[in-house]
Amino acid sequence: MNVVPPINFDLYPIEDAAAMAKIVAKSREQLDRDQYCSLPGFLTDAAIKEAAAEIASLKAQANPANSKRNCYLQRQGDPSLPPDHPRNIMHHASYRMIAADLLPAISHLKTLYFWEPFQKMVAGIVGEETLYPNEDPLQPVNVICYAERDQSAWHYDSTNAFTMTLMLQAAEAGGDFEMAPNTRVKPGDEDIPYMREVLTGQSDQVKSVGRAPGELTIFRGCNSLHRVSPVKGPRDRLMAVFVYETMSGIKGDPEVNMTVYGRKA
Ligand SMILES: O=C(O)CCC(=O)C(=O)O
Ligand SMILES: [Fe+2]
Repeated sequence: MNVVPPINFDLYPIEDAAAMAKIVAKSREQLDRDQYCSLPGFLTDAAIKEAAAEIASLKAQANPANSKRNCYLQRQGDPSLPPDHPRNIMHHASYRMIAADLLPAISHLKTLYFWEPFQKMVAGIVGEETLYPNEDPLQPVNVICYAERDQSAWHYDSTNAFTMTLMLQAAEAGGDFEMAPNTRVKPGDEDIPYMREVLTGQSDQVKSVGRAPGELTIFRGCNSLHRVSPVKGPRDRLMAVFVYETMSGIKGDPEVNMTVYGRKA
């Protein structure tokens, strides 16, 4: 079945090769410069509202996360290091995760995820020849729900070279996606003073990335600290996360699934 996803084709006519090339070049330049790029209004307003309503009905089945952790996602610091070392700076994280297998097979999010022109667009932006769907039952398209006072802790993404999110519903206030570009070169090669400034709220390098519904964001979270600031107000922040792989046949780690989704596939 080849269902066309409800992309806002007026803004993003990616079925046209020349238009696609332009969109890819612009986003790729932004991603290389800022470590993130954003494509506002990527899905139609109607589709975003439908997707948000679908997620709201699945919320009871979401898995809650609630813990203090450092930016390496560890719950324990290192007592041999000073208290203001990044490894010992803990932040609270609380949110709920909806796994991919809870979403209907025919849903706007999955239609988008499996649509080849979209995969090609993303591959072009992140500089990969081909991207493949993740074949884990829980991971490929998941949704993070942040209720009032929920937030994520400052962190690095550990495995993927890039992360892609689509805002389904914004909080009334707060819930900003904040990013400090290039706080490390690679794991083990880190700018500790810069990281400490970010982690203690003293850096002027932190950028707040748009949070309008329908906005697609691609970012390199491996070497740039990022977080979601506390949500204010009663409206949930609903964020879809798409996971692509650079090889076919990739499944998730059952232990990771246990931690993130509260169950194995
Ligand atoms: O919810 C967001 O905007 C970002 C989520 C995030 O940090 C991630 O998926 O790695
Ligand atoms: Fe992240």
